[in-house]
Amino acid sequence: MKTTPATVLALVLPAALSLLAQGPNQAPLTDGTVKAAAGIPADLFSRQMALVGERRAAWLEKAEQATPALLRIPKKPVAVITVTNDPAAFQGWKIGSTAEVKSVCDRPLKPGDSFILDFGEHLAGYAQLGLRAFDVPVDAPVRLQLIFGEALSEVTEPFDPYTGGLTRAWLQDETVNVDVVPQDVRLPRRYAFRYLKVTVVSCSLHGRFGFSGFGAEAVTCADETKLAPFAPASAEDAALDRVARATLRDCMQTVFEDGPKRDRRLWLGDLRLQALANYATYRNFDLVKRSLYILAGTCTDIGLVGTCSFEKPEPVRGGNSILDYTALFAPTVLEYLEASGDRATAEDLWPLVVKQLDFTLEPVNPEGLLITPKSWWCFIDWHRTLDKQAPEHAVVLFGLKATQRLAERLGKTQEVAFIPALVARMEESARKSLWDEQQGLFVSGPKREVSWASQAWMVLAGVPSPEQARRAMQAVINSPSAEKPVTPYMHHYVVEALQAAGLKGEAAAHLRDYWGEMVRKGADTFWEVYVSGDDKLSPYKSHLMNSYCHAWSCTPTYLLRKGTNAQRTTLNVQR
Ligand code: RAM
Repeated sequence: MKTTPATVLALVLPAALSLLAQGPNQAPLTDGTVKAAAGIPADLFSRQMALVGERRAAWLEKAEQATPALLRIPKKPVAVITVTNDPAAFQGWKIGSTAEVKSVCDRPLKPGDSFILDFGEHLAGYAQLGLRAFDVPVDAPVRLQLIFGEALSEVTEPFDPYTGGLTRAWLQDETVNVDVVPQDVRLPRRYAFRYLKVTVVSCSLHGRFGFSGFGAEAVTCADETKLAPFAPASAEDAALDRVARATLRDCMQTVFEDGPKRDRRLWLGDLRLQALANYATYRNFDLVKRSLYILAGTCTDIGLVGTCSFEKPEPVRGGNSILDYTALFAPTVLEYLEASGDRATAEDLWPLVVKQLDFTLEPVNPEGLLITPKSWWCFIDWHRTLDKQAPEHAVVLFGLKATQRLAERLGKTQEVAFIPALVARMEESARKSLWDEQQGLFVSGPKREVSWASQAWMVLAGVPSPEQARRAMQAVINSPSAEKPVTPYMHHYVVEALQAAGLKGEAAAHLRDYWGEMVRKGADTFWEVYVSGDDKLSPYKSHLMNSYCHAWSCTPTYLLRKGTNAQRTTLNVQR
């Protein structure tokens, strides 16, 4: 038969009409995972995917429209410093002597001259150098080496030979040649720094130059005038709040960056915590909206939301896919709705939220137990050996519950009517396979590993009874052999789990012990990774590569404002 448009229509139309008459396909999936066992309608995810496909381009336009204006704040260095070795100081370095900035201005310089400027606080922004002439003409270019550092180690230890795991280009050093002097030079690249080391590499000895001054322009979309009021209970809490807000502020650019030094990109797991801290402080809802729309608009062709996305030159999804971050998309959308009241955005993103269940439930077996998948990056924490089964199970369940809550808020519970039974199945499975009644703790994987991460996420996912939650959290923080968190990201969830378990005193104590120790070690902004006693720990084989102003570390401002100010109890919190 010859195929004409009329014959195609004749073949396709009856099928399409009968589909319309039947409505959506209510037959359950048959894929051998919990999705089939839970009776999820076979076409649920394809229907959501069709909506995602229709909306994706508009999501990126909405992201563009929500781009916040950056505030530009002039800054000046406050001192010229020397750095001295002190084994008791963070990473072995502390500020030695200080001198006035004018001590390095208005004098001729020669090759080899070097000094370190201290801006007195961490900032993300642009540096300016004023060069002046002492002879006319300055008869050769001036070559400067500049090193920007968030931590003293960066302006003190050599970057080379570089042995780290990530690209050397993240380290903030530059060689700058200035052909015409006098001149005010504004460096085109944005840096994250408190310290700037200036070394004169080469210059004329006849046409001499010097500096007339230094400055910087800090950029952020965090508006201090919008700051929600807060009365800290103590000077210690005020310091935690200040450092946490500085961390959040410098990561608040035209997306929520994970770190203004590195990776300068939008990560879903970091975004959730930044958004929570932002709701309690600067309340820039447009930035959350834009970040959500970028992650949504850059989803893959099969509807997997961005684990991390690049903003420029135009939004594009990064190559990583983290299962637990994917599960956190629903809570992030839900919390945005609850904080902002922006129902239109939550409704717009709803199909993508539902579609994520297609991915997060894939590694869950018909009994409702997550079997750690090999094909995914299960992150949870930067811990080298942590068994991920139990915490990952709990995060997937947490995401499922958030989807249900979102459905309730949006009046869409009929679309996901399978969730309550599925939640019960996953809870039951966790109690059966991952709870050790004798120890009163959750265990993970074939070695039945006990970790803070497993207890915390299970508590947050609501698996244990209140009494079990309290006992498990108390037991794990006092267990010397339990696997401990490595990053402030995981420590955040520990504090929240302690709160959720009713252990408000322990939560407050842990917050003040863990983040407080960073403050006591001189942190201006909170660090990407911190383990007490191991200042140089790095996921990237170089502490110089670590980010010292890191998004996921900013939550003390949220936790304190949320109210962890309960009295410290007699329980000893181990770190
Ligand atoms: C780090 C990033 C980011 C985090 C991922 C998993 O490299 O800086 O903060 O979300 O890892």
